[in-house]
Amino acid sequence: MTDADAAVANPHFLDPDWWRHAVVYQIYPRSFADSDDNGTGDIRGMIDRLDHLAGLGVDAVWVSPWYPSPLLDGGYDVADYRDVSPDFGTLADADAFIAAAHARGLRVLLDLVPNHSSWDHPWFRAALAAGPGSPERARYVFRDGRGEHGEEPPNNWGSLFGGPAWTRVTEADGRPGQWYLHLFDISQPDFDWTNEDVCAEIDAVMRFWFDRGIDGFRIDVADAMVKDAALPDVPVNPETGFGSNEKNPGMPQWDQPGLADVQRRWRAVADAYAGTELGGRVFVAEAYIDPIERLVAYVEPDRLHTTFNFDALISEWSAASQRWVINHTIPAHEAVGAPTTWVLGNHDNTRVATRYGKPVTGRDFTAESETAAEPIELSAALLAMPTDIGLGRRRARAAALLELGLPGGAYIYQGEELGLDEIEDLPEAVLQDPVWERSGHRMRGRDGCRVPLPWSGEASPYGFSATAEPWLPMPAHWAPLTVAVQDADPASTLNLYRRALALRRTLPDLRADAFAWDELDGGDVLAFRRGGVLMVVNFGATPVELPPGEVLVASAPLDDHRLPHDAAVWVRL
Ligand code: TEU
Repeated sequence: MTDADAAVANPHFLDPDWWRHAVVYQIYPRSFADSDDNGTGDIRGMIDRLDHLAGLGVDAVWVSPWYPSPLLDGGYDVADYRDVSPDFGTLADADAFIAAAHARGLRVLLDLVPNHSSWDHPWFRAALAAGPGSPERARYVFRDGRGEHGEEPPNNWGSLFGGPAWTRVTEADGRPGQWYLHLFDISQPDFDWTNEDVCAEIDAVMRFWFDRGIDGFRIDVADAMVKDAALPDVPVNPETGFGSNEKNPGMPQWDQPGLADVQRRWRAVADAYAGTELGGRVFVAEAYIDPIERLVAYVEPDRLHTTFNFDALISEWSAASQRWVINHTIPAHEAVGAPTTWVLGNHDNTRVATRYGKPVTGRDFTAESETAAEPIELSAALLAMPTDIGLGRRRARAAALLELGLPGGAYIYQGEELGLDEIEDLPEAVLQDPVWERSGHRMRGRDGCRVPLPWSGEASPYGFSATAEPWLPMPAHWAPLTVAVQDADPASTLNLYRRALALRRTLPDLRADAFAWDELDGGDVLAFRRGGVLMVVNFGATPVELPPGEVLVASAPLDDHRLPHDAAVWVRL
């Protein structure tokens, strides 16, 4: 990369505060583009398709894990933090991807999974071999069981994917032995974050990738890692019979005070790069913590830089609930000096076009005393409801203008720019998410939002692979949604995203932090100003008369300067 190339592609590339306004595109490598025609996406495929992202106008990409992994949780089970899975390519390919992204003015965030490794990680194998009381075991959370012969788990915690959060190992002498903790899949043993080996290793892993030129990390389950040292029992979830995974204050699995020290340590590692060409490196925290006032502690000045705002994702499609989320999000972030972020989807949640086509579209944040539904549970509940996909897509387009019209950063999950829907009827035989087995087939899991992207052509594999059967089947009804089809249609969702992103990049008002509710705001109409630009979203049935001004972009055709239902518009006053 030369600075000149990157600056031509994106004038804000070398702005040290790029992350405060960045639109970040999430690549799920398995499902983005397959260059070697084996049905699985790879890094060469990502490089081949980078021009799609540069043309879209995003500022950065976040790459879901590409490390060696048995893929028992889609790569969030890491066997080696310093390499790339042969399924996806080589370290040389990773370097080439980083350089190619930078040359197009795109920053690169990588996914880091510090709460747990894969059971294939050499440290976990060493821990099993070394036996109780060893320094190797001390890197994970091994405990003796309860009961006379240690036959009961050390506590009642449940895995987020179903079943108990503990698994008993067989010791070298063949006898049943200690138990290890795994908040997620049985193949994902939790590290012990009070162990200095663990802390030092993750610091070193970060430097390994920073030195290769990545611009930051998305921190997986950033609210886990540190556990209450007493590992106390928690209230039982009657649905599962295991300990609850609710995240109320005081729960011993989540959001423990010790996290602050871990985050400060990481911040120092990232800040040490401030004098380099790419500048200091940055973090985005993945933490489903409620309410937002509690979450923003993670982005205090000496901790992480940004955090996903999942309230926006979880909220129902209504003016009142969305207004509530905005009214809580902005001041909470201002109080700590961090930028807000806006999120409509990711690889764990039902795709937005499908969600917004359901009779229930999410949580009503104006209703008192509800705790946020776990994404996996929410997806399972939504699945039972019918979808009006036409309405869902229309709302998803409006939601895109809302998300991109708000101050701060925003995230686009691959395929959102195409208006893709959740594939809810994948055959059971192809389901891969561990949630399906671990929940005893109670929950189908998250495969429906992970189906590969349709690039071109009339039928599967739609240019994702040349000829191979994709790792998850691609539906016949995606033929009109390919990148090639939408590229040629000025009214497509793809071109709506391109237009909004181009405006965001060029209009100074949209890069400033200014935000004020407009007098038009109220009832079913959300209306706010970003400097001289008015943003209006109509959640109601009655068309909204717009004030005079130039229409910059609209999610649906206007009727004589009136904004129809489930639509959004940006107007220069
Ligand atoms: O997800 C974390 C995760 O915890 C949510 O999906 C979870 O259901 C929520 O926190 C409940 O409150 C991350 C990854 O995004 C996901 O794909 C992995 O499976 C998971 O971590 C384990 O690494």
